[in-house]
Amino acid sequence: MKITDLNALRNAAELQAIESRLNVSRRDFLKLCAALAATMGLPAGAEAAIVQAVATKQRPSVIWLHFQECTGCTESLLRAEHPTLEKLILDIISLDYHETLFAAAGHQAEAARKAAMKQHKGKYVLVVEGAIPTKDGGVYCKVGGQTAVNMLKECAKDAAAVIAIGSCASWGGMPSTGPNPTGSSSVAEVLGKTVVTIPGCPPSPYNFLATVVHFLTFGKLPDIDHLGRPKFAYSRLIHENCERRAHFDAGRFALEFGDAGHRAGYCLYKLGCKGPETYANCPTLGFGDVGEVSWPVGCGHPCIGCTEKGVGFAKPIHALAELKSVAPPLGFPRVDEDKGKGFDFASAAALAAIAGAAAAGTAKVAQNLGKGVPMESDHDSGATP
Ligand code: FSX
Ligand code: SF4
Ligand code: F3S
Repeated sequence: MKITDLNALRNAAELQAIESRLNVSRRDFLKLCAALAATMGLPAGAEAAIVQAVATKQRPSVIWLHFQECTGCTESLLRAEHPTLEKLILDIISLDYHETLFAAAGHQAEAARKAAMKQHKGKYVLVVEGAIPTKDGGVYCKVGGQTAVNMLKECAKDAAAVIAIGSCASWGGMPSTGPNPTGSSSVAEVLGKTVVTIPGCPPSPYNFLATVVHFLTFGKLPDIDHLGRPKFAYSRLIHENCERRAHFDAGRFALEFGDAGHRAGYCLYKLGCKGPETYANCPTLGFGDVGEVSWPVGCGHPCIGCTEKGVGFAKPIHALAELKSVAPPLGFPRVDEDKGKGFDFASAAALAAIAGAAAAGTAKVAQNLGKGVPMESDHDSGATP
């Protein structure tokens, strides 16, 4: 089957098979493939290639290692719905070794890993969850009597691709928090080469799924940045796409958890939100399929920068974030229209662009940061503007 047009394949036998394989309707499956193509920023029509790949291609063998971590990465994959992500993942890959999902244990599990590595030599995808302790000869994490360092090197040697899932595997994550007593390191540091990283604690399961689907469809991993992060997911600051951004620009901040500003959904910058220095697509993708607000800031908690090395588990949660960019987002309407009052953010940005200087925009943001917009309810809450 050569699929070039989605309309032409609505009744294809492969799609009928997908319905029973995944227990989802064709419509939902096509919608999911279109959403994955959009998530990856692929051109129109790419969803047809994805549909074809998922429906017809041989499932890639995956060996999944666990080191220093909490298993939250796997948990986040297993807890997604519509259609059950777990089912989809387990259908499009052949999970030949996974310590926490495996029924086998001990020597049987080790034998399965070795057999998969031999049978799929040079073709399997190695997924690593967790950091790797390197101090004192790597004795702080052993599996089957082997140190994590050795097991990682052994499994990576003949892998077609290596994916570090979660912040622990991507850059050390929580186990590497100072003083890092076990010398927790990333997969890239131990292997001495760039690997694809999907940071987040836990990461978005959809970013992982999109990465795997890209590999399945195009035979290669998606474009990555200098830290190994897929560009489709980690090229924009959270602050650029946050639904509370208009409040930031207008200088409306929650000052305490539960105050009037917090209850009104104001910006969480002053509660320590690290969105201004964290690159991830959490606001646009969300987590857990429970609606648009299903991400930390959407639920009222400041972003702790869990995807970002040097921010998550490194900076105090209440510390103010470094402002990497003051460019106003284009995706949301402004809520603060001070018509006829001279200087506003849009004119400041335009001025900055024309003059080649961002100082005007910066000044406006700095001005807003220093003020709170008084609200009637503030008088009751005791919040200080
Ligand atoms: Fe846990 Fe994964 Fe955090 Fe680490 O996610 S959710 S500690 S990133 O490796 O299991
Ligand atoms: Fe959103 Fe945080 Fe930026 Fe405020 S500081 S707009 S809550 S990302
Ligand atoms: Fe993590 Fe911040 Fe996203 S805490 S999940 S990077 S909103």
